[in-house]
Amino acid sequence: MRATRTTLTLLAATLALAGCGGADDGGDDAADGAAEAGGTLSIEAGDLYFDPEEVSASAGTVEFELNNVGAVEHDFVIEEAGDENVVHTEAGETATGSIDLEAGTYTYYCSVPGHRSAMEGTLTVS
Ligand SMILES: [Cu+2]
Repeated sequence: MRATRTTLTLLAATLALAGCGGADDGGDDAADGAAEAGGTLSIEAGDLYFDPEEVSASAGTVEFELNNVGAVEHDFVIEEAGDENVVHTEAGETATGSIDLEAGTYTYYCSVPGHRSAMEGTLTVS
């Protein structure tokens, strides 16, 4: 009995750890990654990931809300918009920023040194 209980405890701990990764919490990216015209796109930034990594929006002014759930600063930069830094957040902070975008495919990333390799995503504007 004792051995069984230990196994179950370990299993529960493993599941708890897996549950707080944040970067891969379901296949709902298409649903929560799209902004209607005039809407706000919410993106979670952690250490080190963006969730979701694929978002879409309508052309025009697009507002981004960056929800930094990490322990260090993160920002949201759009490469094809002249590497404009749209939103910058300190650890634990949520901030918004907006930018005018034409239809196209854009790459967004975090410009904090060392973060980009893990923090990059694709924005489709139509
Ligand atoms: Cu970052």
